[in-house]
Amino acid sequence: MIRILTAGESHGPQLTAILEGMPAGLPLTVDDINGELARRQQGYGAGGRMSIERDHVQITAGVMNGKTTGAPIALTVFNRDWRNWQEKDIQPITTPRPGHADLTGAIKYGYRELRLSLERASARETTMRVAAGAICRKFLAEFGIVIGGYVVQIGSVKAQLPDDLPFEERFARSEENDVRCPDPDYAEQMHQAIRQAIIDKDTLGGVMEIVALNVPPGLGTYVHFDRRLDARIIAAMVSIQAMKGAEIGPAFENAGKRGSEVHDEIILLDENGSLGRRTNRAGGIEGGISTGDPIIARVAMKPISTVLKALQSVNLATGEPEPTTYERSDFCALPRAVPIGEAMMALVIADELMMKLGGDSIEEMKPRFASLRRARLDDLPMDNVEWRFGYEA
Ligand code: EPS
Repeated sequence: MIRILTAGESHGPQLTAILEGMPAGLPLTVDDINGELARRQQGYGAGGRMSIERDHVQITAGVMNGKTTGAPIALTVFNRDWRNWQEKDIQPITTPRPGHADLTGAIKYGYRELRLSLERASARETTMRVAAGAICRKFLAEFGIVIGGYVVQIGSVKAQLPDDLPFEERFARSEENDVRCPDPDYAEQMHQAIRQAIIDKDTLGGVMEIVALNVPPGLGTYVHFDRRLDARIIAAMVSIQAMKGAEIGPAFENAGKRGSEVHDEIILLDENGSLGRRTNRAGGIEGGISTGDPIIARVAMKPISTVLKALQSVNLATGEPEPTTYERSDFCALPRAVPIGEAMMALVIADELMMKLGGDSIEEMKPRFASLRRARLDDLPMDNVEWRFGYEA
């Protein structure tokens, strides 16, 4: 129901997005979007490109009098580097870099000049995901849903965060340093790890956590594989360039434990019969459906594929073995990836909320949302406590 299309090459004149399905009546200004674009540009380990670009959005459709109209929203960001490239002597790249889409793209589309694939495969495209995601965030905020994220690992430095550190505090603290880690001591170690990788002419990946708070229970479903909320969130996360794995909650850690240590016991939260869970080791989703607890996606990024050290490859123009040549790139893009993960989470949750509530305007949706509350025993009808399969005579 809510979806985006993006277009644009990394060094082309502009990037474009169309956001489809946003209801009418959402107040929206370019500042709502530019703040998120700026966050995506900040983080230690970025290459030279981020000091060239100043990403600012133009809204060219779907917003009138400062509010969404219900029509598709069109967004544009200009690439400042485009000008520089007009004057540059651009050499062909015909030696594919391991780990990039260079060789797979060349084989799939029939290119020997690898810029034809790498220009679109580049993570520059995420600018428009963040722009469209910023609108989804604003939409979710109307319903009290908050999305945030932070870095928990860079290279071999793993932050141990106290379990009781509230999520809002994690989000806020992660904006206070240049690696987006909520703990300043680990942040310093992560910064040093990136510094050393730059000195060593190498790159680093890591793990981020992307969290959605105040999501009502009942989004997603188990009835079809592609409607499971966990499946949708994981697909959205690994669709981000260089993200190679995602889990809901500590899934891989849980895999090594016993069931009794993993599952979240169900409790009555109050005298009204509100149902809840003692813990949230499931990461906010059971049976493909949101539980009402924070939804936690943990996402693994591989080290950036462009490394200053030459790697062995084959020149597609000459057919000869040849080491790769260096193209300017990031050294560690994970701190900058947090707002991208948040944008993807916002897009999925906004889409699910639209499916759940329906409606053409925010005004129409608000009363419907108010009826979604944490399930109480009284909300569940008693007439199906005894049942039979409907096809039994
Ligand atoms: C990228 C390479 C670098 C990154 C780029 C992604 O760009 P350039 O080739 O111009 O040096 O900085 O990311 C962005 C431009 C961005 O806006 O995030 C790549 O190869 O994917």
